[in-house]
Amino acid sequence: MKVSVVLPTYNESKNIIHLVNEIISVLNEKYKFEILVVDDNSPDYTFKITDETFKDDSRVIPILRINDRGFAKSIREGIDKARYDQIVVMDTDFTHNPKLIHKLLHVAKAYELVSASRFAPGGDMEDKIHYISSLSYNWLLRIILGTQIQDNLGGYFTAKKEHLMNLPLDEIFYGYGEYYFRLLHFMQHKKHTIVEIPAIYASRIEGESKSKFFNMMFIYLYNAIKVRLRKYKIY
Ligand SMILES: Nc1nc2c(ncn2[C@@H]2O[C@H](COP(=O)(O)OP(=O)(O)OP(=O)(O)O)[C@@H](O)[C@H]2O)c(=O)[nH]1
Ligand SMILES: [Mg+2]
Repeated sequence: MKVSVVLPTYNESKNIIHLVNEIISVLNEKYKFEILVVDDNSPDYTFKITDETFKDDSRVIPILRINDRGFAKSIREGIDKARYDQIVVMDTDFTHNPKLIHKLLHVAKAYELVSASRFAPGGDMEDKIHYISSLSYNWLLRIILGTQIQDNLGGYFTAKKEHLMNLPLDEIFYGYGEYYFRLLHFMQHKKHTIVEIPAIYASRIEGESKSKFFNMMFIYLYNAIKVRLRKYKIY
């Protein structure tokens, strides 16, 4: 198995070097891999710092995006540019523990999308208030989406590039974290197998959060309703 890790970044200069080094040490012995750092021209020079630090390491590929920026579109660009068959996507603020990559890849031998889930048995979040609000919000999402998946906004997953490229990418990869439930929906629609494995999401220590929880709650709900209506071919 050859692995392409896609890391979307915006103002992550305090995290990215440390994270890339951790991912290298996690993957080093077992896999041939590349790490694509997809940066939306962060004002804190995330791209430049990554580019300079890893200029002699061809496994690390920094990508600078100037036009049509955005979280989900960055992930799509990473997937498009990935050269290897197995894709891993994760956040770059250490919310997603790089040590879990081994388990994700192991389970990926049996399932076509493996999602690191806060709500699978054994999953958790360091920030308990965030955990409870995300859990209750996911209950609502589950009802609207009509899905058995417990964590619809996690965003830490692995899948085969060929399976991802067969999905309607324009209908999935736009906006912010809600791209994730669209991705899960279309994977299921294509009859791909999905499994959630437990993950403990850490709290961001360095850098600032870009998510605006209250705005997102409404945007995500609107998008979840769109997905559900599409299921019934109404939308
Ligand atoms: N390329 C790109 N990456 C982004 C953008 N916005 C956020 N990111 C990255 O996406 C990941 C998630 O962003 P966060 O700011 O941690 O948002 P969040 O995880 O929803 O919020 P917290 O729970 O508060 O951390 C991080 O790796 C960010 O650097 C963007 O517009 N473009
Ligand atoms: Mg985060």
